[in-house]
Order: sequence, then C-alpha cells, then structure tokens
Amino acid sequence: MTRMIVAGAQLGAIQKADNRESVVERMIELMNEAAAKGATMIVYPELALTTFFPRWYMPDRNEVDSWFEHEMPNRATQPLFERARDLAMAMTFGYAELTPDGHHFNTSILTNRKGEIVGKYRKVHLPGHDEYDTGRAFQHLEKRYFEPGDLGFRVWRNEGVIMGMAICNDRRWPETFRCMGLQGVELVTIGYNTPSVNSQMSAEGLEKRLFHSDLSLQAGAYQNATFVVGVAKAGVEDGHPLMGGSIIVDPDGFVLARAATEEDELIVAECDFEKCAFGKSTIFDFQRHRRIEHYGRITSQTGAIVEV
Ligand code: CDV
Repeated sequence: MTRMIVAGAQLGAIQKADNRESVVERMIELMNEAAAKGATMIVYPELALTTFFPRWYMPDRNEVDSWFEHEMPNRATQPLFERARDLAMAMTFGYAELTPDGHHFNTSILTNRKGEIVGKYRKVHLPGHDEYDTGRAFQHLEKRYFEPGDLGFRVWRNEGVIMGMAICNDRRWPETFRCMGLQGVELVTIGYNTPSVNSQMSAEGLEKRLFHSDLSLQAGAYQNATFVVGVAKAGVEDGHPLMGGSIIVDPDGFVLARAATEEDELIVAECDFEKCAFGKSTIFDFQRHRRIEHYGRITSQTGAIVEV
C-alpha cells in the first residue's frame, strides 16, 4: 500500500472525575468521524484514557495504581476495539500500563485493521522528577510513577506501512526518530500531554511551546524522510492547561493538517508513502552518507562533558 488517509484524534481535557468509559465514547465519536472521512488509521494521544495524572503528587501506591490498566483491551476499552474492528480502522493510543509482574510504564499500542494489537512501545524519555518539588508552579511526576521503557524504538509493517511509535517528550530527542529511521520507518505516531506553560519558567508561554513541538516533529520527519503524526491531549484539566497543536507532517517536513482548537478535534491527511523514498534514497540515504565512526559519543556518553 502506498496511500492511506491518516487521522489525528486530538482529545480535549479529561477531568480527574471523568471515567474511562466516557473518554472511550469520545474516542469512538472521533473514530466514526475519521471513518466518514475515509481514514483507515487513527492516532490518539499519550495517556488517552485518563486525566494527565502525573501532575498530582500521590504518596499512596494504591491510588497511583488506580490510573493504570492491568490488561489491554479491558472492559472500558473493549467498545473501542470493537468499533475499530467494525470500521476496519487501525489505531494507536497511549495508556498507563501495569504489567502482571508489577512494572509501571507509559505505553502506547498499535493495532491493525482487525483490531489486533501488533505493536507496543513504552516511553523511553521520562521528563520531570520523582519527589514533590516546591520550586515548580505545578508537579510533573513521570519519573515517580513510571519506569523508563524497556522495548526500545521498534517498527512494525502494519497495513503495508512501516510504522513506529514514540510518546510526548521523546519527540524532542533526535535519537528517537533516527532509531526508527534506521529501520526504514514511514509513519511515526506521537501522542502528547504538554502543559501550555513551563512549570520552571513562567515567562515561557504557549507560542514558544507550540513552536518547539512543531520544530521537533517537522525536523524528525524531514531528517528521516517519514510522515509524522503528533497528537495532543489539550484543554484545561482541573485548572491545568495543556496545549493543542496536533499536526500531520510529510517527509519534507511540511505540515499537512493542524488542529485549530484545544478540544476533541479530528485532523486528517492523505499520506502517500511513496514520498518517503526520495529523501531516503538521496540526501538521507543513511548507508551512503552516515559516518558512524564519529558518532561514538551518542551511545557511550549520556551528559555533556566540557573539556575545553
Ligand atoms: N508528557 C510529557 O512528556 N510532557 C513533556 C513536558 C513536561 C515538557 C513534553 O516534553 O511535552
């Protein structure tokens, strides 16, 4: 397959009091709209089923675990999988995963058009902190509630397209895209929950936050000759604003579709995956042009070391 209509299903705010069933109803509504527009693949945000709970400090592990899914699909999400099967819609969405042996991950899954899970990704780059931080305007406790992902950046041939997933903060790291680029990725999907303001710098507002998101997604697309879909959970959750700015980007780095609101909103674009071939065989023909003898620091060193 070379062409596919891809939908980005931005979700508006999910309050702490909203249950998963009500969110799944909203997701199904967006899926119906996507199908009516001819889409066969739909992308939902990070932690799509609940409010962005890492903003809340919770000393009680049982309370923390109430935000996690023990299996997928489960009772709350079964209707989404059934609707996806009925509509022959491939999908990806994020959720908090609690494994049978007690591990906690910020996860996303990928399904085919039969509603079968074909891929799983666990977020590698976890931002924030692990203890209550009085210096911040609000908390971001991903390092407290999740372990770093243990599955790496894999890709899957799904419905004829080489697909890979990343989650939110991953989009700011070029390594994320390059690991998938080196496996020939043609569609990278990235759900996110990005606060509209910086908890550590009050002067940094929405305009700069949206710019940095676009910059990262567009650069990742261009430098790896791949389509990229970035999808927000947006709006004001219990007084805390999350930015929108969901976009679909082509392999030249151009934005094909952009969300205009901070609410439930569908964006769609027809993606011709043959367009990935030009960049992959010319300026970003990795086999001909990469110089790995000079890239050793990328995997042997974590932080910057200033020696001059
Ligand atoms: N959910 C996230 O990973 N959010 C981060 C914020 C904390 C900066 C992001 O990179 O968008």
